Amino acid sequence: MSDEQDTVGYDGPGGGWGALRGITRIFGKEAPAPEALRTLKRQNKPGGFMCVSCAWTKPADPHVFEFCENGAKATLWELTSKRCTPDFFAEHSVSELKQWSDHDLEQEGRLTHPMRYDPDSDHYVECTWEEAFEAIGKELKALDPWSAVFYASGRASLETAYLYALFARLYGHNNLPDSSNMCHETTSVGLKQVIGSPVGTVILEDFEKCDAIFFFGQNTGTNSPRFLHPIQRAVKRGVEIVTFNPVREKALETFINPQNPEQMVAGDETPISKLYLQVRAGGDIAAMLGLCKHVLAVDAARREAGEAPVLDEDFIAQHTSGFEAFADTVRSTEWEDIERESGLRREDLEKAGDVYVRAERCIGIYGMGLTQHVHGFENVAMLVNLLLLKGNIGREGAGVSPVRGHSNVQGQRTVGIAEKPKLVPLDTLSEMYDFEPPREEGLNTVATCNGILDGSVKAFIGLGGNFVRAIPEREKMEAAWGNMRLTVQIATKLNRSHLINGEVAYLLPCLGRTEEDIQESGAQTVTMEDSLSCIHGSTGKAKPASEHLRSEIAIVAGLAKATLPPNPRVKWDEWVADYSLVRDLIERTYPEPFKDFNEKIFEPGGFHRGNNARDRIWKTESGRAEFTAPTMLSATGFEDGPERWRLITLRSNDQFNTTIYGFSDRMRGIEGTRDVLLINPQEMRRAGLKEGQEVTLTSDAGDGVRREVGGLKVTPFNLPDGCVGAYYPESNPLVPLWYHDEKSQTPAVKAVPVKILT
Ligand SMILES: Nc1nc2c(c(=O)[nH]1)N[C@H]1C(S)=C(S)[C@@H](COP(=O)(O)OP(=O)(O)OC[C@H]3O[C@@H](n4cnc5c(=O)[nH]c(N)nc54)[C@H](O)[C@@H]3O)O[C@H]1N2
Ligand SMILES: Nc1nc2c(c(=O)[nH]1)N[C@H]1C(S)=C(S)[C@@H](COP(=O)(O)OP(=O)(O)OC[C@H]3O[C@@H](n4cnc5c(=O)[nH]c(N)nc54)[C@H](O)[C@@H]3O)O[C@H]1N2
Ligand SMILES: [Mo]
Repeated sequence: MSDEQDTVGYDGPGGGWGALRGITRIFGKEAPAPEALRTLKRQNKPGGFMCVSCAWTKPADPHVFEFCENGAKATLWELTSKRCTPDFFAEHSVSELKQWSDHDLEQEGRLTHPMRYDPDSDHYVECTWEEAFEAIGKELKALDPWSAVFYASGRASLETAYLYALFARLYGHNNLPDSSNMCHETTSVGLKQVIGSPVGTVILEDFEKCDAIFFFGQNTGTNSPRFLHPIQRAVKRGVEIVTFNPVREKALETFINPQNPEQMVAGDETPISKLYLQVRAGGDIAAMLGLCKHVLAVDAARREAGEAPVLDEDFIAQHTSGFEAFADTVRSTEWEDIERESGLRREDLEKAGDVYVRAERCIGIYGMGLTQHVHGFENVAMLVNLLLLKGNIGREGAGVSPVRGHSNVQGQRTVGIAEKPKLVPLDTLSEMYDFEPPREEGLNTVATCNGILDGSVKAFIGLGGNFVRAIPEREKMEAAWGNMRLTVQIATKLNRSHLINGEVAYLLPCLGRTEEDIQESGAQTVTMEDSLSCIHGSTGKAKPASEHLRSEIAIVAGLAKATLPPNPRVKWDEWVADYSLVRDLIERTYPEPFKDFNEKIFEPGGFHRGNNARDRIWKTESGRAEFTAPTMLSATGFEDGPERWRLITLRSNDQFNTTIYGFSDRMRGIEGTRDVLLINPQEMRRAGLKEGQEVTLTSDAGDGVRREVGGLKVTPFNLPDGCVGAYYPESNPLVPLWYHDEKSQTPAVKAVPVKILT
């Protein structure tokens, strides 16, 4: 372990004054329109709009300001008064803009006009919407539908997502990758297999009833800060929290609620984690196996002493399969191996195991620290194993809770954005719209990248996001990107993906969620589903950034109309005129979760769409919740080697994915730059490195491909031995495209094999 003295680190708590300073800084720099504060007050309130940042749930009884530092930043980022106009594009060629940083590109503000790429001048030039739709429709009509990909980042509403997926299927493909392919696909595949539900089972009230919370690789303070409120309340109630994370994330150690004036004045910190275990990146299977081993040992000892068992025997007997095989594996795994692979000591794992044994009701939380590994599936399955031992799924105050990323990423899947046809009621769609939907499996994110590399993908439509920046293997991908015939990006702000063009390329600017969306029938509301499966209406009120913007729904409909032959059942114009009609279609397609959809959209706290596993109905192959005996202890896809490091790609507190707000990773004490290599001081010395020295990281994936990121400043930081850290997306060129979770193909960006070159 590192010695903490040499370690940089912000010593204040998560939240607190720092959070407010973070917001004010953005205010200063982003020059928001005067109505920004008014807009912030409506954030995450019933009848207001739903935050464009993370997917954390929106409570029924919101705070006066129900937003966090990063939610406010995201809102202000969208409400900026800066504009990226046709004049800007006339001034700067695309080749020139490619040299700009992600931060500088988005700093230009909101896109205002539809733009067409002009290859002769290498500039984007203004065009009309009609021109754009017609040209794109003509291109799509000329292509084999299976050579086109419709990507979605997780921000678009349920209504947009439903129509976008319908457009893809009417056109003739299931190539619907989305950002969850890089994120919680491991969850969608893993939880589905082991408990029969692709999403978490916990609802907000469970946090008021649990006795313990186990956190695995989810950085609450930065990525879902409003979740700190229920956690803080839980801690005050005596709930014991145990955290597994290679990085000591400040807000999981202590937290000051920036919405509580007394705490702010007194500097009163709530200690969050009772135990904070700095597991090695990729070491969670071993760590959780250690917890289970201890639980089984205590259970055996208690039985021998004639005391009540620890395991929930009735639950295991009635509701699960595979317990014996799992227990055998756990018993036969040596502590020595568990300690080596997890990087943790047996005593500490036993202490954590005791918390689990003591707790009558336990919740397991996780994020990218479990999902983004080669054996991410086994990570997720191991957490479920742990919970099943004591019947901690399917009852109040207990359950498994993956914390999702984009604000509607879970919902997009719910309404049909899926490359896997078996997840979509194709027969219903066929009947509703009188067509034969494509039945073959489509392309996910990794398959899309391969298709672009081998030339089989010829058109890419991006509904939001920054695909080229977010994916692995950036150099190779950027080089191949331009070989496509057509690229279309629907976006609010300029980013790098807009500058890597196909032969024919369009940039279509859309309304943001905070903005007023007026259609023929009047002001429109859209809906989204949060991380806890609650669905909320969201009504934008701010004045649109430009009179030329169109809503995402109108853009999708415009593209579809220009591409598809007329179909009397498919009424794009009517649907654009009144989004409640699209909600009716969603209800007809998915009658159970969306019953009385239009009546329920403003229910305080949203309406829960139901979850079978929560009711102990297991839609798995065996009809039971499944124990999974792990076949490996490390979640990485490689052997340890002498000069080989596990690179963790990190998000800072000053970014939303590829959107870089600024250069202050406040809670980790890293300021002014993102070009850093984090390493613990002992390991730094052992590797012969000096603080501040510039180094290059190279891929050590053993496939002979040269991948490099240079100019990184060695920065001492409290990390476990053998691990180094660098920021995403800057470090993405180091990730091989084939390096992903085996089952779900989620890129394994939390333990990338690298070497350090000096
Ligand atoms: N402000 C802000 N909010 C966001 C985002 C953002 O970029 N900025 N992104 C959104 C999106 S799309 C997503 S998916 C979520 C992501 O939110 P998170 O799931 O929190 O994802 P990360 O920040 O990538 O990593 C989570 C944590 O995993 C830890 N970790 C790394 N490797 C391991 C490991 O092997 N084991 C364990 N136990 N822990 C590990 C890291 O130290 C980090 O603390 O947040 C969403 N919210
Ligand atoms: N190395 C590494 N790589 C990763 C990750 C990691 O942890 N490490 N995380 C992965 C994860 S979890 C994810 S989700 C992906 C993120 O991948 P994406 O979702 O593709 O990327 P974002 O950065 O969220 O997209 C930002 C862009 O979205 C556009 N945008 C913003 N708001 C709107 C809107 O309302 N409508 C529309 N149409 N466009 C809008 C803006 O133009 C902005 O530039 O990256 C993945 N890549
Ligand atoms: Mo994500």
